[in-house]
Amino acid sequence: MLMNLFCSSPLLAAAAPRRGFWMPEQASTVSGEIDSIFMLITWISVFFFVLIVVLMGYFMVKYRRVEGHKSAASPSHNTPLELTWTIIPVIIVIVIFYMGMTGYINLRSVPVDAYEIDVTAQKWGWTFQHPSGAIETETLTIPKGRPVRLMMTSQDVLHSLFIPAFRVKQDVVPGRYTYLWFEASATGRYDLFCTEYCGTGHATMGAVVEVYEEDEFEEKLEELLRWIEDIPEERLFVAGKRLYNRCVQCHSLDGAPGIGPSFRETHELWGQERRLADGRTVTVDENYVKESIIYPAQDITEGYGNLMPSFRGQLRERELRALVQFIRHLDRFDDEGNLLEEWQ
Ligand code: HEC
Ligand SMILES: [Cu+2]
Repeated sequence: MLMNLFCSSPLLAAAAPRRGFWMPEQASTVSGEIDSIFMLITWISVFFFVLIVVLMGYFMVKYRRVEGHKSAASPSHNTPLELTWTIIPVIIVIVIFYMGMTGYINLRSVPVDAYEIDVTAQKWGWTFQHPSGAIETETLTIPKGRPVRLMMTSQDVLHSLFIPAFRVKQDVVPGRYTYLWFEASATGRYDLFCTEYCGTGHATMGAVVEVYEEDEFEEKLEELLRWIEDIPEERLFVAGKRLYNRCVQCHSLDGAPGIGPSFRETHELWGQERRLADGRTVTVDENYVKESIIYPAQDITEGYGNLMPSFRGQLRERELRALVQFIRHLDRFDDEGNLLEEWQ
């Protein structure tokens, strides 16, 4: 577009998306247009800032008070002048309004054939669920050249999903669904951030958007769906380690209590009694661990708050089993979660 001249050279823009001088790379169908409006408003502001400040300085000097000089009565009205400073700003504001309004309507009207992904935000991570049931957390895999709609909700507090390269951002609110749509225009890897301050882990609440060509995307999706089925039963504890990424912010492996008890402690208590906040005791076993993941509010561990989000519907049976195996066989990992050599 017209104003792209100001942010990137049109000759270079034809190649792979590149980070501009002022802006992140443009990787969605709306990035260019949004940058154009932004740059247009910026340059209009720069123009008037310079004009007003320069004239102000000039008038200050020219019309300063001079000893013995008697000033003429100031004119009360000048029709041509007033028409000029009314009509020009009105035209500018109408142009900006028109560009902003059409852009906004476009951002809010999802194409009917959009690919739908369910997004759940929780302290402090994202869960992306594809229509096929495939779930991912560290990455968001999407096709290039197809509109994608994110249906988003939060399990706890306010979050906000922001993909700078796509120029889209939307709040994610507990108890309600918000949505966002975009169409990636270039393959590659792009940052996804949470941009609503949501507590201790906010700064690390991110993911990587991976954009693939259509056929490669279908392959990736199948891989995502199959990943745990491909792992043999006796190696499920290794798959559990991968899923542990979703628990790491609250459960350590080195014995140090965090927001939740360390899994090292849970592991060491395996087969023994665990005291709960309401005075009951339970045996730490497969059943207790599974229930703790799906109905965390039911058995609150003594000394901790009811702060764990439920993973009901987000983990399949085999994934739950993998997590149980991981905690049960934690002695096969060191304190940093690295698999000990004899188990590799
Ligand atoms: C936002 C923080 C948070 C996240 C994320 C989280 N938990 Fe928890 N978890 C807690 C808290 C707090 C408790 C203690 C209160 C309770 O029992 O609900 C707990 C308790 C547990 C317990 C009982 C442990 C014991 O020793 O009694 C298990 C098992 C557990 N979580 C598993 C998981 C798994 C598996 C994940 C990841 C899939 C996970 N948690 C993610 C906060 C979290
Ligand atoms: Cu957040």
